Formats: sequence, C-alpha cells, structure tokens
Amino acid sequence: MALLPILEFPDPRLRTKAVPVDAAQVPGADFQRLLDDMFETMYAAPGIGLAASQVDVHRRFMVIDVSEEKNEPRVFINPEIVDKAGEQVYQEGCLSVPGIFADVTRADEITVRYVDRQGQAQELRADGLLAVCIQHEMDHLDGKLFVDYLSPLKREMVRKKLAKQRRQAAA
Ligand code: GNR
Ligand code: NI
Repeated sequence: MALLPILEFPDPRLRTKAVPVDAAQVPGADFQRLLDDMFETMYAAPGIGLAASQVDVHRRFMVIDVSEEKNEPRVFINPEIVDKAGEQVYQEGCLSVPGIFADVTRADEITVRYVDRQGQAQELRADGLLAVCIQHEMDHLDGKLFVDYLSPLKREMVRKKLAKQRRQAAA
C-alpha cells in the first residue's frame, strides 16, 4: 500500500478530462492496487472521497466512504448520472483545495450507473451526503472543482489564500 500525492488547485492537471476505464483492466492487479492506494490516501487525508484525477490518473473512477465508521468503501468506475431530482446546498471542501469551504448547490437525489471493483454493472439511488460526494467526484473527472461554482473574485481569493498557506508552510 502507498500514499499517493494529491494535486492542488490551481494545478492545471486538475483540469484534465478523464477518459473511461477499460473494463478489461478492472480485475487486473495494477488497477486493484491503485484502488487500494486511493482508499489508503483518502482515509489518511482524511477525506470522504477521492477522484483518480486528484492523484494525476486521468481515468474515470473514484473511491468514496461517507460512513461514520469508515467501513463502507465504495468504488465507482465509469459513473454516469442517469436521473436526478431536487436541490440541496452543502458546505463543501476538497482535498485539492485544502482549508477552503463553501456552499454548493447540487441535485438532492441522483441515480448513478457505474461498474464496481468486481467489474459488475450497478445502479444506485443516492441522496444526502453520498449524492453530494458522487457529484463532487464526477466533477473532478471532468476537470471541474467546487471553487468553479464561486464568483471569479472569490476563486481568486481562494487562490491567494492557498498560495499564502503554502508560503507559510515552507517558511
Ligand atoms: O473529503 C471531502 N469532503 C467533502 C465534503 C463536502 C463535500 C464534498 C467533499 S469531497 C472531499 C474529498 C475530495 O476532495 N474529493 O474530491
Ligand atoms: Ni475534491
């Protein structure tokens, strides 16, 4: 197992649009090890989700665990939202935008179609935090970050705050 480095805003690699995972690779040892490393990285951060894009792997999958006990690992490969309803506002954070939190409006309930880590096609109806997290991770796969929902002025303030945090961490 290994901790993977997480890319941080405004790294341009976070803007990459990820390509679908080849189903034939899912059962392979390399892909399964990458999933394990992503869970280890997510739990260590700690975070409730991690998209492959954040660890500089530009393929369409993510790992999620929104449980309190951290015992409900979920893998979503080639996810697609096939239905959505309602709206919810949640104060989001992101491991790629550390220390920044902001309200984002997203669908309240979604139906997501995906492939699991066994390579099986699945469909899941999700609401609440799980629905927020799936939508947040799917944005990463399209090169989108939660700060993109903020005004350009606020996003610039975020960029400056992160640059300052990094200067102080280095000093
Ligand atoms: O750990 C995370 N917490 C979180 C809180 C509210 C909304 C979304 C998230 S996802 C985030 C981990 C992360 O950056 N995933 O991409
Ligand atoms: Ni994120």
